[in-house]
Amino acid sequence: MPYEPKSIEMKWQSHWDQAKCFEVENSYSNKPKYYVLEMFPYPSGRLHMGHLRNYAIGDVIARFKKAQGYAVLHPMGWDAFGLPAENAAIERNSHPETWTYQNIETMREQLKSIGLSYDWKREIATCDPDYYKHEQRMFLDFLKAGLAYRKEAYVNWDPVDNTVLANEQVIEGRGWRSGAIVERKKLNQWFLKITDFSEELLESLKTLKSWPERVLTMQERWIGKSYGAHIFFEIKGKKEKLEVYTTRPDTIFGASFLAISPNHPLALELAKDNKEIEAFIAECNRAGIAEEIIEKLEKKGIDTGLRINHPFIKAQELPLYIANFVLMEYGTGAIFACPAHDQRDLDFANKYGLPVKPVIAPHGATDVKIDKEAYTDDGVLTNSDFLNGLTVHEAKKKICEKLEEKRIGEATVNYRLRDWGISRQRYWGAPIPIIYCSSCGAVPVPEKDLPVELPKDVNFDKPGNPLLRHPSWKNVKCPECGKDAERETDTFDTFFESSWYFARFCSPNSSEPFDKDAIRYWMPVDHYVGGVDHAVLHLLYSRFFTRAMKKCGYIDIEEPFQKLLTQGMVIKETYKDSKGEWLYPEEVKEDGKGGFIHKETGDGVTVGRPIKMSKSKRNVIEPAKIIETYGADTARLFMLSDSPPERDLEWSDTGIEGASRYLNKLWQFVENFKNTKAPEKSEPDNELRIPIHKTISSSTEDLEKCHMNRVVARIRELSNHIFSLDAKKPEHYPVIKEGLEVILQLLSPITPHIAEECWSIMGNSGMIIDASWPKPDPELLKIDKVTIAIQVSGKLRATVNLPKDSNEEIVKEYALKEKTVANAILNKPIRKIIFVPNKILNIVV
Ligand code: ANZ
Ligand code: ZN
Repeated sequence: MPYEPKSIEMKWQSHWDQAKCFEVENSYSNKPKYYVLEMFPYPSGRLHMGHLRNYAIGDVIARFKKAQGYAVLHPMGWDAFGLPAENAAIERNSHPETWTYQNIETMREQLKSIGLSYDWKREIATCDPDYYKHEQRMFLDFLKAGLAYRKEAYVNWDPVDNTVLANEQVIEGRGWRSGAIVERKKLNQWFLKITDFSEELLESLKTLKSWPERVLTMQERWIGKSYGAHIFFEIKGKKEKLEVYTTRPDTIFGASFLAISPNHPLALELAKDNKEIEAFIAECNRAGIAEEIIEKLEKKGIDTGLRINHPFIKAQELPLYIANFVLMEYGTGAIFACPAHDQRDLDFANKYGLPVKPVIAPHGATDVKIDKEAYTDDGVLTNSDFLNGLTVHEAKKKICEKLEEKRIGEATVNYRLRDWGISRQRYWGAPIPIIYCSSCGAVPVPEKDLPVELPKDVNFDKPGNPLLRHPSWKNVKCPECGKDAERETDTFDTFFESSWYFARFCSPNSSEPFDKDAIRYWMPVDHYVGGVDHAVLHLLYSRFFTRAMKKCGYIDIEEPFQKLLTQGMVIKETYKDSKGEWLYPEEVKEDGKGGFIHKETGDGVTVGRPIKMSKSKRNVIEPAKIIETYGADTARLFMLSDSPPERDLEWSDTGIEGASRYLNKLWQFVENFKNTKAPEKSEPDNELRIPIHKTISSSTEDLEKCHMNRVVARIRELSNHIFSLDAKKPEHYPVIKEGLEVILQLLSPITPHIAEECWSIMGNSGMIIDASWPKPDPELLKIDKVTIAIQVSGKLRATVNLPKDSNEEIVKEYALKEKTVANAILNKPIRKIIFVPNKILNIVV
């Protein structure tokens, strides 16, 4: 019988299904729990290699833990709200809901064909009112707890699509869809107070011992704690002071000018009777607010004419500018600039001919010359009166003391983290449950009226949010006074849904957001697997959300994810034709000389280095096609073989073929073995059993550490050993049987279908999914052999293979039997023996 993955895979998927192998209860009295979760997908309708890798990794963990005796929760769902559904609806003149649910259908089938161990009973889609009604309620609780508020804020505005754009949707200053130049607009928006937790979110990173260092650093940077000072500067001829935030108060003697943001209240005041300033502000507002945009802008400013007194240098006046690189959203929206030690300030000073006065000299130097590059390193203060000779660190302390003494400033801590703006001017999202009344203001929708469901009768024939022009949905009575009122037409940012879905999986059908017992049993997620592109936003929002839910009594924990694995990307080389157009892999073939040519035209093809698979670069391989050709097990095996999960995996045709060849060989060997008659009297050769037990031991360790690629290598090594034995020999037969069964068990988390089939071919009753993880025989591990280096006076002369932990006497005995050793010693007396167990025996003569 040849290996036919398709039928085997369908057969076992349906067996697992019928036996409800992956359905779990919400409490087990006698089992430890393990919650494995992969980041749920957006239902784009198309499963890509990144998904396949993500879910294959998660599935190995889940199946391994199950075999180890844990009650494993391994759920799957859909992050189903979001812009692509709306865009698709506009393009096809259909409804986002139809598009989304059709995609879910397709993708569910694709996922099922991979044989993933999900408890499908717990499936959720975030666009289901039964899901989002709970988050509407949570939002209202957050509001009561002071964790949500509304304020006017600047947003990136696309004037063509009439919509707010997220920073990522602004590309080179233009809307990513319309291509229109992005404007800055002030809008009323809802915010969540993530900044209430800045310190806690930062501090607790220390407790996340099983998170990748890289992610911890990214979160730390994002929260961006900095120590600095607030300084109040006197404005000549004005009563009010200008409050500045700085991280470098030590450079105050090098101050050359001050600058405020174009959106600073003082700038707006000045604009009232100054046309030039008004025009400059308008120009600044034409660019968006994304930090990336601001950073790339040419530094520009306008002198306000106002003058500032230097707080420590008598009679020194500094000009006050309005500058495009000062953000209103950071610090106080006002800075003092020290061009010698800040690049942006220097660019600005050079442009407007402002003084550059160095005040920090490198350690050991007395002076520093500044031309086009600011000196931003550590050093010693100069030109700075009472700060001279101090290090930067000391000077910071001293100047803050002085500021406090003079009551013109104070040392402060600042965070880069901003509150989370959650309003989106979109249809396909969860409605924000608020009603606006001209007398009562923003009124929460009463709990009994939840969910606020999206109306279905909408059309997308005009740009902008259709909720805004919906005739009946929008108009309601005020829940408080009964007068005519209007609903909030903004919907939640879709990160809102993904910030708590992991907790909902514990009790997906509960009428409350959570069943407390289920939460207590399953949370936190023990192992979370997903892309590093979520290292900041999703993971930080979820950590915040969990704390907010705790504050409102929904949950008792603070950190949602115990252990995190961020998998690398699937990458592939790219192809371009002579005109520079991208080509699909199907369009090219090898030219036999190590290069590639176009299949049809025969033209030369330029091969680019491997990069993330993406449709636009055409370097994609569809998982569905691979599964169709080779079967899911081969696809899974390849996804796990070549690289550790955290690293990028380079797609290679030879790699997938190699995986397929191995499974075929295994299949053939099992088939042959089944047809071999067992020898009558058979006694296993224990020496031959050692590699089996060594492999169990090392593979188990590697799986605990998620080194799946090593596990695959070990299994293949053991397979070579077993395949080399002869089933007709009585001392081999039982070793082969044992070895094959171990191979199948070790393979079962990775290639579960073929493992089940072979397991049953070998005559085992019951499924391999229900078998417990193999344990190595300690006796066999003991007679495990090691290679010991034998030195004579420090020089390597021989190596000997001896049972592990052999003592000095035994090793010496074997060492002296070696000719090379005996020759090196000759007749010289042995002066000393240095012995490192299992490693070295050094005979000093
Ligand atoms: C004076 C100074 C001198 C500064 C110097 C830096 C170097 P981080 O480290 O990112 O927190 N700044 C403050 N508020 C700003 C705003 N709203 N928009 C743009 N820039 C702003 O950056 C803090 C530094 O960025 C602050 O320290 C301030 O410039 C500037 F040699 O003050 B500094
Ligand atoms: Zn009212």
